[in-house]
Amino acid sequence: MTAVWQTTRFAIDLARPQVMGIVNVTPDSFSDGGAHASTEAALRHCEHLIKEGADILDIGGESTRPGSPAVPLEEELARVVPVVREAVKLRVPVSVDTYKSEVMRAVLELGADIVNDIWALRRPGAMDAVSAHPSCGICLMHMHRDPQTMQVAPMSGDVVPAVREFLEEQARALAARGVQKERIVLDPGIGFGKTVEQNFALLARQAELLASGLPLLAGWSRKSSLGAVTGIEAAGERMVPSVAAAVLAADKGAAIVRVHDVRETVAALAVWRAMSREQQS
Ligand code: 8Y4
Repeated sequence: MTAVWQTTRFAIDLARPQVMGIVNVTPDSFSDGGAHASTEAALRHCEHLIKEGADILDIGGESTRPGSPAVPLEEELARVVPVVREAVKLRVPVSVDTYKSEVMRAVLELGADIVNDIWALRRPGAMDAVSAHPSCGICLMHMHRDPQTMQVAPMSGDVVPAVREFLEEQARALAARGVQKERIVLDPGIGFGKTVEQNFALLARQAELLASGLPLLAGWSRKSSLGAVTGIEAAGERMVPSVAAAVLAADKGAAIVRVHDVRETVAALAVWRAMSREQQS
């Protein structure tokens, strides 16, 4: 099996798990350096993550933590566009975390490789924006409700088939618009409107999601379910459980892991791969 993720400029080889490094572009409320300072800080972080071994950069201008406020279009464009314009020169695939069709069109125009959408293209114009592009990669993520209310009333019942059916439906809608399957990756949306137990069911039973035939992306990094089972309350102190979750997701067949701690995840996955190579099928 030689799966690839077809993106704007790169056919990403999924033979080994790929590490997507998270780059948040948010204005620094402590220093008053303005927009230029946050652009420079984000670009330095991009270069740092590449040195640490990131295979893909995921650039986002809106913090998507539960309950965080939405960012207006003009503000998101002002944050993300200057960073993407430079990041596409860094020789790794550039993903942009957005659900706004205007941001998608702007970054695709600049040569971005992947649209990573927590709304799985359900917001106005998003399906059209990616379908109009000849080759961009797309990550479709499952989210229950919306970022403001998802944790107020999490999903009920067995989430695994519900998540699978939703993601397959969105992938079918893209295929109906002529988007090649090789451009699409699915993501269960860890933490987006699920209980701790439901998130771990989505890990334990990743095989049921993989049965869709599309590659899977898993984003466990620093999330609150890892806090719940470890007792580590500060998100910034959850590196070790995050690395453990990334390795478990890879072992259960995830093709891409989205992480903050790239260096540590790359090292842990090297150990997993040394084992995996010797595995008798
Ligand atoms: C601490 C730090 C606590 C970050 C929570 C968080 C995913 C994603 C996010 C994901 C894909 C987050 C944009 C939430 N999560 N995109 N985005 N998959 N594809 N929370 O799981 O990192 S933001």
